[in-house]
Amino acid sequence: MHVPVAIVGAGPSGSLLAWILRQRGIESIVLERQSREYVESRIRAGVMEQNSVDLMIKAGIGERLQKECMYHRGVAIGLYNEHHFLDFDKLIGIGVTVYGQSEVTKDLLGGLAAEGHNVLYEAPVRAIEDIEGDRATVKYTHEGADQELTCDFVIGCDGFHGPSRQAMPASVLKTHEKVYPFGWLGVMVNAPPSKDVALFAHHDRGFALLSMRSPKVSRLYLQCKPDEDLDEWPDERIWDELDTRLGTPGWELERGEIFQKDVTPLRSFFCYPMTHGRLFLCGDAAHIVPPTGAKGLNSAFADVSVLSSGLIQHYTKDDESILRRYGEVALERNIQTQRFSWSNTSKYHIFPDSNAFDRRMQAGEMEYLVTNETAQISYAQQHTGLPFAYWPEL
Ligand code: FAS
Ligand code: PHB
Repeated sequence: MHVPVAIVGAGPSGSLLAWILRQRGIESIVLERQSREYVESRIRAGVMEQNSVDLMIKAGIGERLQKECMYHRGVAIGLYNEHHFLDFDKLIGIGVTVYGQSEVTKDLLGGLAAEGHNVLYEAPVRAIEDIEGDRATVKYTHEGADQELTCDFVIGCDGFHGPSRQAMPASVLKTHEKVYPFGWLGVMVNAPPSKDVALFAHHDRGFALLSMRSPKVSRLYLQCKPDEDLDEWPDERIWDELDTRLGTPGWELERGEIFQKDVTPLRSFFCYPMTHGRLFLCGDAAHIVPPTGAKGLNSAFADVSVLSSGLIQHYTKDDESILRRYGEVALERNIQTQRFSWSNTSKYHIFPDSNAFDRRMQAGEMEYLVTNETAQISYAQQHTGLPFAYWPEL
């Protein structure tokens, strides 16, 4: 079988790319290792930049998002157990949107299914070959049989642990990585969020974040050891620690049933070139950020915006100019996303090896942010998202 575009992975980047290409009649196949239910059930990102929202709306798959999302004017910063509201809308005229990643993937995979798009689930890709030829080969397993296909382009949307980055020649690929000495213990709670915006708290005992998924479901995080044992964190201990780190006089954190607990280690990672021959890396396959800047999902969408623009231009106008710029343009934006996520992580978290000077400078960074409007404008511009370089013609 030969298809124009083979997409590895049906997460947010792979499913959005397939959806956009389909709107312009460009045939693709999506090969996903897991079941559709598994992909849709993963609890991950929660905050979308306006660019990401606009891309889904422009692609004609944003109807439920527009009905059910929550718009946040800005964020709250917790410092010395005081809450400081950064009103992004007032500072720069734009806020952020809360709409869980699981809802995004339900909309996209539901849309693809409704249109009968070729998405193969439980179809793990085993190998990606011939990427320097005039057509690439993708080998996968489906319904117990080894299969293969050829394609004009193979797009690696297979996340950090997928095979596509491994298909890049080792002599070509360069990587940069930083593994942080802490992780996030996350809980999903059946309780209304106790603030109307996300609250990011810098506290001597560690970072904490209050976020949400809906008016009835809260999402909260605590900085923890990267290999934290959840058995050592009964609900009561989680709530007491959240109260300590997030609390402020006169405010109460509403408790409720914790129905999911998870620990996520934090790393910064990116690789380049993001493309070689017929292979293009997209989203987490090319870069990972610590979630302190809410950029993982949004960076994946930024890549998709460039890549879909380039593929549409190639197939409809026989013009590869955007495709040829993909690696450069996507990397340039990702470096700035990496920097913001690293900077936030460095500011908010307590590092085990930091000394008194380090800790005082961190607190000084936070004091500057909550008191200086210029710092807040810069923070707002980065948190709400840098511009997309290209938008697909739809
Ligand atoms: P994904 O990893 O989402 O999707 C890759 C897909 O490829 C998966 O469905 C996988 O099954 C499939 N795949 C892998 N190998 C394959 C193979 N061999 N063959 C076929 N398919 C294969 N971002 C935020 O902005 N905020 C957050 O709070 C946040 N929290 C996170 C928590 C966790 C635990 C993790 C892991 C990530 C979190 N992220 C967060 C980042 C996350 O949202 C990613 O940025 C986002 O999922 C990126 O989407 P994709 O690039 O599509 O990769
Ligand atoms: C979330 O809602 O899961 C969330 C929000 C903001 C972040 C990270 C995670 O920076």
